[in-house]
Amino acid sequence: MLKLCGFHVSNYHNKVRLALLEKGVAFEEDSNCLPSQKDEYLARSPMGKVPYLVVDGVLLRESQAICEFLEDAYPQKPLLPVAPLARAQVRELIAFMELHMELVVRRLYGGLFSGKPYSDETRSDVERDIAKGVRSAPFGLPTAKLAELKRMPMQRHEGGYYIRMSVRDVAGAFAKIATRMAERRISLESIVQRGARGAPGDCVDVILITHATSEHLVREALDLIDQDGVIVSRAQVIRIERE
Ligand SMILES: N[C@@H](CCC(=O)N[C@@H](CS)C(=O)NCC(=O)O)C(=O)O
Repeated sequence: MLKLCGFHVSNYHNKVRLALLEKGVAFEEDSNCLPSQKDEYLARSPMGKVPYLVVDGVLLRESQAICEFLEDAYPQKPLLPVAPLARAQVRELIAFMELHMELVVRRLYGGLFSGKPYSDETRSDVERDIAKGVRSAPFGLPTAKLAELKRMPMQRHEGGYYIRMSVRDVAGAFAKIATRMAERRISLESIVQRGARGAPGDCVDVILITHATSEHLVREALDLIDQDGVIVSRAQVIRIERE
């Protein structure tokens, strides 16, 4: 079982906690774990920070590295979109928020939490730096000018897919199918052959269940599998609604 260590006021702790909750991954939590520069704590977190995640006895630090590990290890409910550019845009937004918002206003946290006054210089530095994000919004446009999103075409829908295909029963057919799926970044939950094996070259039904992906990627992979001469007739594709 994963164990998340940190405390609930920490944005970084909550970032990982939200990812775990959103993805529905079971985890234990020590929410009384505070940053420290003591040797005993530095052995667990080299910079003395929170959070860290314990994965089968291995300690993982840095919230972004932890979230990316969760995304890779638990792909069933992805938090990133599929398309490379859209994935990069999410990561871009995370970097904007962490580097240019959170780290800027953090200079005031001491004053806010401990009552220790901060100087006028700190205050005006923070105002100047946070204003950068207001003058030129992270999306490149002020929020008021953002266009309403158009409804996505069905082919862009992200979810799991059930795919049934009639396959020539020859050695290496499964490998070809799995390779073409992987080339389109489609992760397979299962691949099974229905019915008994006949003579080599006979047709058998093969059923694939994919993890979340989009229909256009499924269609592209199937076109390639078709060109490989592995499938006999057009595959049936059914989108799976989960939750
Ligand atoms: N880059 C780290 C930042 C973590 C961080 O700064 N955590 C704060 C608590 S919100 C902390 O431990 N501060 C104590 C310190 O910097 O010594 C991450 O993403 O996990």
